[in-house]
Formats: sequence, C-alpha cells, structure tokens
Amino acid sequence: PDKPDDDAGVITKAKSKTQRPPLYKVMLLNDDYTPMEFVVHVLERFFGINHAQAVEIMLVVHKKGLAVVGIFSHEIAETKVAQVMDFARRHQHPLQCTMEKE
Ligand code: NFA
Repeated sequence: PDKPDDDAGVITKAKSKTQRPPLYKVMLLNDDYTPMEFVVHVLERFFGINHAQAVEIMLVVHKKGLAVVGIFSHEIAETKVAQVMDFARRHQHPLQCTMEKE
C-alpha cells in the first residue's frame, strides 16, 4: 500500500548543475637575482597591471615568496606562463611563473 506522501508515479528529473570552465591561478615566484624593476615590467607588460599595483604585487612576491598575479582559463594561463618564462629566459633572469587549478 502507498505510504502517505510518497512520490509513486511522479516523474522526476535530476537538475543538471551549470558547468563553468575551470580557472587557473597564475603565480610569480620570488628568487634572489631577478631585478625588482624587471618583475614590475613583466606585470605591466603581460598582465596589464598599472605601475603602482605592479610595484605592490612585486613586493608581495619578494616578501612572501609568491603571489597570484591573475586568474584565467587554462589556455590563457598557459600563454601567460609561456610568455613570462620566455621573456625571463631571453633576459637571463631566473624568474619563475607557474599556474595552478583554482
Ligand atoms: N627578490 C628579488 C630581488 O631582491 C626581486 C624579485 C621580486 C624577484 C619578485 C622575483 C620576484 N632582486
């Protein structure tokens, strides 16, 4: 016998949650050799950050060891990392840029 309030005969449909693409944090890592002005230039050139904010973020990396400099789709994050790593290598600075799933 049907219990009170059961859903016999009621057609239900699972709600599909809205899919959002995964995002990636792009980070700069501190080192002892890359000039501060070079890091500031990287932040301005590749991340569109204004000079005052670029100085602030560079100092966070310098003092804390790393900082998130932007959050992007996988493809954009990969491009940023490659651009920064290539630019640092060409200038013979050991600056490291990495990405990590948010
Ligand atoms: N620590 C570097 C220096 O003292 C500056 C630096 C900042 C390097 C941020 C890398 C990232 N010259």
